Amino acid sequence: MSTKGNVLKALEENKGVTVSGEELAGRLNVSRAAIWKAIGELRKEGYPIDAITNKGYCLSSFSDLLSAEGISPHIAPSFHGCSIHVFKTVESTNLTAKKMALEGAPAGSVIIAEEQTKGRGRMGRNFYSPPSRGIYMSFILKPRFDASKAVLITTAASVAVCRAIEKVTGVSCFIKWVNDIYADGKKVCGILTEAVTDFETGQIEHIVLGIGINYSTASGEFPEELSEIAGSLFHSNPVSDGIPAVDVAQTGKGVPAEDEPSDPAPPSRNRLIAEVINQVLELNEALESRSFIEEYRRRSMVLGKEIRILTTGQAHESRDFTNGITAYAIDVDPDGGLMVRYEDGSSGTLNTGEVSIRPIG
Ligand code: BT5
Repeated sequence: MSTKGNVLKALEENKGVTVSGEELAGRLNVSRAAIWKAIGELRKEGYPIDAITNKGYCLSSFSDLLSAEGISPHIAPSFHGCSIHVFKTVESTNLTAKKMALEGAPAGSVIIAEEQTKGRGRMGRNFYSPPSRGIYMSFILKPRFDASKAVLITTAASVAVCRAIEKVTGVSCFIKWVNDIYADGKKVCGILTEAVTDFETGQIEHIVLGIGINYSTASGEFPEELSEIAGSLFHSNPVSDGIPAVDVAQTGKGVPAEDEPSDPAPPSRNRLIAEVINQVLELNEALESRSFIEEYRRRSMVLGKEIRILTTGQAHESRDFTNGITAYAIDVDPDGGLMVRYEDGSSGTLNTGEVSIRPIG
């Protein structure tokens, strides 16, 4: 890692705390001038770092730029080996992950971006992915069983993301089968699972699991067509909007001046991303045991309710959903399929990402 990367890592590990230049230089085995140069480069990239005379450097606890150095201190020890790649702008982290998987990136790699210019939803739909306001991340995973059980990966990921959001932000989350996460009645997260197939053998080589979370998009910032549907975990940017301009001259130390917010800094996106990684990788290891299905059922927004089943027009289960069909959601089966009872009394299981459902009432 470069000196700049090492300095950032040390400051992220001590966010909000002053670290002396001498200590940094000693720890990284470089000169104090090299530390000063790295600090200058990081500041140019937008990191709010205070230099406090005779004390050292302090990365504001309100800093919220995404970086592998900011994420890794929060990764659980059992997943320290996962490789984290952070980009400023990509078309879609799922697309980048697929390319990287084909070029040999190992399972367990995570691709993250500040912004997506062509964020993808299911069935060719878009996922709105503005810069700095959201979390856009994709995992490269090894397929553990045949493609017909792929829905189980999405099911496990939905539970993992709910756990991560609740643990880090305290916001309660619910799941709309199969891939949407809701908080306060609005969609705050979408999940897109895709297969990477070997061109020659036709075998599924990798699964790419993409997760998009609206972190701090204000309700008025969503495009008109999403204003009724989409919500975010924090309705105004809790972190970067409130970076306190620490007045070192007045206070003499790395604490906010008197007119600055005295509340503790809210969780950063780096912290939430790390927790999503921890929870997703943990549940991915427990896929076969299906231990999370019970929690999925508890968090379901549709079980016990009337739903409207819609597709893009393809027939499924020898039924034609082109104009939508009303059904009653009974249960989630051990493979993550949604068991339904139709109005004619017959029943069936939905287990394909080609189906969309909408709760009625
Ligand atoms: C999804 O599809 O919700 C899956 C979204 C997956 C996004 C992640 S971000 C990282 C990775 N890279 C990608 O390119 N994608 C993944 P679906 O269930 O088809 O929902 C799409 C629908 O949700 C759209 O048609 C809109 O109605 C709505 N929508 C679009 N953007 C949204 C947003 N930011 N928040 C909430 N709803 C949104």
